[in-house]
Amino acid sequence: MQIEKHNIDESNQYNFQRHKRRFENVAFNINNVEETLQKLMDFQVAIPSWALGTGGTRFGRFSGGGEPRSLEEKIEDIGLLHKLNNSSSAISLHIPWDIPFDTNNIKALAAHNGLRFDAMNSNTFQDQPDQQLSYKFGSMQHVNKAVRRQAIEHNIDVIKYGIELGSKSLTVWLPDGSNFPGQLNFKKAFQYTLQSLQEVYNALPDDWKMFVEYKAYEPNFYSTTVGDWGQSFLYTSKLGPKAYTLVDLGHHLPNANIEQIVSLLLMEEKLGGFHFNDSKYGDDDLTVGSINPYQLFLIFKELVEGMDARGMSHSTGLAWMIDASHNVKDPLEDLLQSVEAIMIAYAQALLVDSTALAEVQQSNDVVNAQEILQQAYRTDVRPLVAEARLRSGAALEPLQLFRELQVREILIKERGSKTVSTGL
Ligand code: LRH
Ligand code: MN
Repeated sequence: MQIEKHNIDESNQYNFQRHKRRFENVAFNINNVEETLQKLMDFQVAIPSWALGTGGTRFGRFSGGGEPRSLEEKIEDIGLLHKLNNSSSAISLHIPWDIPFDTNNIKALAAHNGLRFDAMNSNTFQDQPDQQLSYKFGSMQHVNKAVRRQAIEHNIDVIKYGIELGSKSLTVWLPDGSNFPGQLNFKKAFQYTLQSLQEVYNALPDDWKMFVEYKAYEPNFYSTTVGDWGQSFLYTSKLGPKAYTLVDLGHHLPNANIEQIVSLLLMEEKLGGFHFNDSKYGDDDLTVGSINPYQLFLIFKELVEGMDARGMSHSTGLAWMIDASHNVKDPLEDLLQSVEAIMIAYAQALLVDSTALAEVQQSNDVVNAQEILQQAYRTDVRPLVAEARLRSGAALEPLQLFRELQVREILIKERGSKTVSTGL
């Protein structure tokens, strides 16, 4: 299924007058609107290869049909998203769910769809059919050296796939931990994990990064060996300058102040990137900005302030990735909404008058501090984000066009209603 330029042009023609009025209305109050638009056009989000099908829970999975049956079809689906919003120009692969068997063909297909390969993801949270040793009691923390070796070798294999594809980073999320008090020696688990990560780190090419992703709980429900930002920071500080902490928004205990975590990791030059999603309770992997859009805005406010303080490029300084699972929404519609929510939070953060904020912070004018933040948060920046899409040749209304073109119906005709894609 291809979306052609004329499809986008016709849709934009239909929406242009209404957009023009709304854009001029918001642009009128923004002094550096051209600079802001350029930043929005440059900002690209990586789409996870494991979130293009219907997700599920242990209680059930309700397939929507037309799901990609191969890595090639996943790349086509992400290419389709990128055509619609021109903000999704990267794919993040998960191995072995998406092994690029024919690397040259996969690279050519990705390039044809305007896509590059972002972070590679290893998987030591499932036992593969041909696997020698089980990860039941962990992988890099395991008391059995041979199991740790197996996990190290797998991660090194993942790096090799990434090198062939032009990726420049590896995300390591370890499910390791324990379910009961007494089950695990925390210090040994930490030391085995650090030794194992160090061997993977030593296998990284010079221009690569390693992202150590933390998570409070699940699949273990008593302790997790990379359980919070402090533990991840400990590992990445001991590993070396190519190791960074990856923040998955759903991996925190309730009410954690994620924007404060982000500001400190950025200050310490140990923030590597994000897995964007949203949640109300646990690792719910819901649509970005669907539950707590104010938190997402506050996180981007810290990111813009912190990156500007260090002269970092907003578009390439950190890894911007989505990590979601779609139990009831169409996967592609869900991802379009997630990218839109990220762009909106970023645009709102760019509108924060940081000079005025610094002044009222200096005078402890708490009331005005909130006024300054919410002035930006309550600005309807959607016409700005839409204008950035228009100028980069994408659709003013991606979701509307996705539905008008009956993309899902066509994919179901092409692929069938019962296809299941690899992933969560
Ligand atoms: C773990 C996680 C990790 C991925 C997996 C698909 O919860 O966030 O990033 O490997 O989801
Ligand atoms: Mn994640």
